[in-house]
Amino acid sequence: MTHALIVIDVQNDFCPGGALAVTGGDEIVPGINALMAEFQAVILTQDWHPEGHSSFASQHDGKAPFETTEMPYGTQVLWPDHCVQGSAGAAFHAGLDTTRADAIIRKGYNPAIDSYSAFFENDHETPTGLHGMLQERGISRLTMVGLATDFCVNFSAVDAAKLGYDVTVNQALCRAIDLDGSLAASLDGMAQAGVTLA
Ligand code: VGL
Ligand code: ZN
Repeated sequence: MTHALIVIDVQNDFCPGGALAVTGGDEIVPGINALMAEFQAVILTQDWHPEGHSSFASQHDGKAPFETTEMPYGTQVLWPDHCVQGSAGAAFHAGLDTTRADAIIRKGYNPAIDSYSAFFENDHETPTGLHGMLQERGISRLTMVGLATDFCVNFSAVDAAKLGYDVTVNQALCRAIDLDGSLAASLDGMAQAGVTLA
């Protein structure tokens, strides 16, 4: 059974000093690099927003980062501008061993819809194409690591479990944003979806 490592959003903007820094985001890089050798496939995801993306608080009058707004697809947290296509913040952390990656899935490029999950945009309908690629390659087991535990790792892991993959999240190699209890809620949600939390 082919087992893939999915490395979620290990990008400068999610590391200390970045626009949407996750505490300790950079600490997981050496451990992720070391883990890559144990997998038959390594896939990286990259948050990749056009300038003025609708998930940015700067695009919503009177809204501050980390407040929410209602979008046609549901409630959306509004973020500081981050991971703008081609910017230094959108680049992978310089220490991440990207040479080992078979594929890089970019997401969040649709101006009107955010995309936390590596599989579907936040409308839970528009696919990124990752599922088709994994199926064609006969990959049925996934281990996920990266940033942030409670957003992109969580949404990716739950979608993968719903799609029928055997999914493990390696918590030691993830770090969380943790907004209003979002970390605890995400751990509950992942466990309920059948994700193994290692
Ligand atoms: C993420 C918020 C906004 C993540 C991406 O990678 O978890 N979080 N965009
Ligand atoms: Zn984003």
